Amino acid sequence: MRSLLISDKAIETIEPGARLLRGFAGGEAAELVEEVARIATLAPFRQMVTPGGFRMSVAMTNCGGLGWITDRKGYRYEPRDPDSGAAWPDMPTRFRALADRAAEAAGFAGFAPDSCLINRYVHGARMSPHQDRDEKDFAAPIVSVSLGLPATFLWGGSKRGDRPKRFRLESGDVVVWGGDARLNFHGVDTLAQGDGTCRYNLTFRKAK
Ligand code: MD6
Ligand code: FE
Repeated sequence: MRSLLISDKAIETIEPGARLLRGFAGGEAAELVEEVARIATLAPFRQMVTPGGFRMSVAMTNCGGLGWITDRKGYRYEPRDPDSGAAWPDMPTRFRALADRAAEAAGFAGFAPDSCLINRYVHGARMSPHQDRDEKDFAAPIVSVSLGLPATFLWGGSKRGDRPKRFRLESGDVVVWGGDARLNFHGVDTLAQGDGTCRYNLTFRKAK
């Protein structure tokens, strides 16, 4: 793995188009978690159902102009929270600024996310390998921020069957990917018990 130093932080290249910025958000993790709590008072976390009828172990909410949802009808982005009928909470300025800085540091200047999916993992929750392909435009990268308990990230290839590499993601770590890696399979291994109650993941996307 190659490493270079930008403003005191190591940027690791997982593969072309995919970068891991360890500790990039570490200095503001507490403030980010406070914003998550505030968003959750407006749009509570909920465990959604997949089109196949399975309830996800990860609880989700969103902020920004569009939110990612799943139900029996499919995966999609919606401008409103289906549980309340209200628009998703605004994307906090701090979120947007962090996503822009991280994208730029990883080589994707000009990222303009219109959606932030917020995942909450408690002990035992996991996300099976998937591709992120519900966005209109795969030219934009995805910026993913880990907060709270550590997790093992599974980084696969372009085919579902490719054996994934495993990365430990700690609070404050940011993963950015796009370009040739934009449609790689990825997931999160079952969250272990730890020193805290949960892991949050903020995933910024350009959905429209
Ligand atoms: C997670 N992340 O880290 C799940 N998708 O909780 C994702 O599914 C993901 O981290 C696309 C890009 C970055 C991600
Ligand atoms: Fe994903």
